[in-house]
Amino acid sequence: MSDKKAPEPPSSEITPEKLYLRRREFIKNAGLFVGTAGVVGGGLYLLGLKRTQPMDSFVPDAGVLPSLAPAQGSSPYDTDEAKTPFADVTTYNNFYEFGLDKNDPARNAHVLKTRPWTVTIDGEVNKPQTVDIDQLLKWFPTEERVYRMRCVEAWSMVIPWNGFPLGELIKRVEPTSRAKYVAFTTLMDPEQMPGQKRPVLDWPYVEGLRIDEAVHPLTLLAVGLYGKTLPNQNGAPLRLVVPWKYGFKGIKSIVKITLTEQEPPTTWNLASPHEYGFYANVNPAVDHPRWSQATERRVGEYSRRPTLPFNGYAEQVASLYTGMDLRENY
Ligand SMILES: Nc1nc2c(c(=O)[nH]1)N[C@H]1C(S)=C(S)[C@@H](COP(=O)(O)O)O[C@H]1N2
Ligand SMILES: [Mo]
Repeated sequence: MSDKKAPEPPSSEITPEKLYLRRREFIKNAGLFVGTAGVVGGGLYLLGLKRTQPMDSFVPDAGVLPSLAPAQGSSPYDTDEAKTPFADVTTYNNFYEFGLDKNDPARNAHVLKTRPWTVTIDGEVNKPQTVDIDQLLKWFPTEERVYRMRCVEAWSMVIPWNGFPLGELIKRVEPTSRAKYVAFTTLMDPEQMPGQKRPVLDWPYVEGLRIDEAVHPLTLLAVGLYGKTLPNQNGAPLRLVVPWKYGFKGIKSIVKITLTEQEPPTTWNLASPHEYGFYANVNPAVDHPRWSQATERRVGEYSRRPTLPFNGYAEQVASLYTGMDLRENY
């Protein structure tokens, strides 16, 4: 998948542990993948099922997934580009808690129990609390947002999400004047998320936004897609969607949201700081060390298309970064 040959960091900088922390392409290039394939993603039982059953059989049955209340009106932010088919959105995933292959999450994430589920909101807020996911859904009506999604691996999709603006939740808990950032945490439960039994990443997965990014109206907490409850492989029951940033900012299966004064640590930045920054704004002018970000492949299409600054949302968000060097703050 990489367009460029990997420029190797000096060997003095690379420890064996660090080799684990690279994206799958790198793990494979380094010849380590064969050794880890059987264990990452939970064990041999996966391998038994894996290669015999056709992927079609892992597409969630849209007739069985609970429907969400119809979205209210259409969003001014919707793209009218062709939506990526439901089958692709739900079988081509990154969710390393369930394995490294794109279709591992669809095969394996059904074991995650998404009810009961609570989300704790704490830190620099006047009203810290732990809320049941169904209570959250009563507080905030869901909207449909048809957004582009661009992974740092240079593929993209168009996904009709159902969710509510993160800003609504932040308002409700009343941030203090010290709240400058928002930190997010995925569930930590190696029994349900077998990928967490291996040191592929520093578990649990964590992410963060600056508070002005978090309350921007484009920033969504998604609870569904295509009008249906979010399939587990897409981050049920609650995941972040920040359409102008690379997909890895869209943390899945969130259990905690903490408002902080300091910039919080983020998983891919911890794993490989010179490759993945805190900001991770989609930027065709700043290449990833191992592949160009100038173009992308829309899943389901053959030819590549140019990547747009801020993933095509510059008009809405470029002003958040006025005066910032986006090459430094990648
Ligand atoms: N907890 C968790 N969240 C995650 C990931 C992950 O491995 N674990 N992968 C990220 C990456 S790299 C991408 S591109 C998107 C993929 O979202 P999708 O599978 O719904 O398309 O989820 C992001 N959120
Ligand atoms: Mo990604």
